[in-house]
Amino acid sequence: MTTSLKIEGMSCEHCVKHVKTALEGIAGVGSAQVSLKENSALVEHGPEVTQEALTAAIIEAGYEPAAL
Ligand SMILES: [Cu+2]
Repeated sequence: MTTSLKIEGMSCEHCVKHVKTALEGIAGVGSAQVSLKENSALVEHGPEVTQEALTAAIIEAGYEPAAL
């Protein structure tokens, strides 16, 4: 499955890496592509991963998920 998310608060490639690491640290997530330019992430994951888990990881990393 893939889920796309909007993320507020990223300002540089370091933020991108931070968010990517946070998302890929969730059990069941295969990979996360994070775009600074688009302020978004495209996450590939198994069916056990909820959108809530993804947004929680973004918040925990210090950024703000926004509704698409
Ligand atoms: Cu940054």
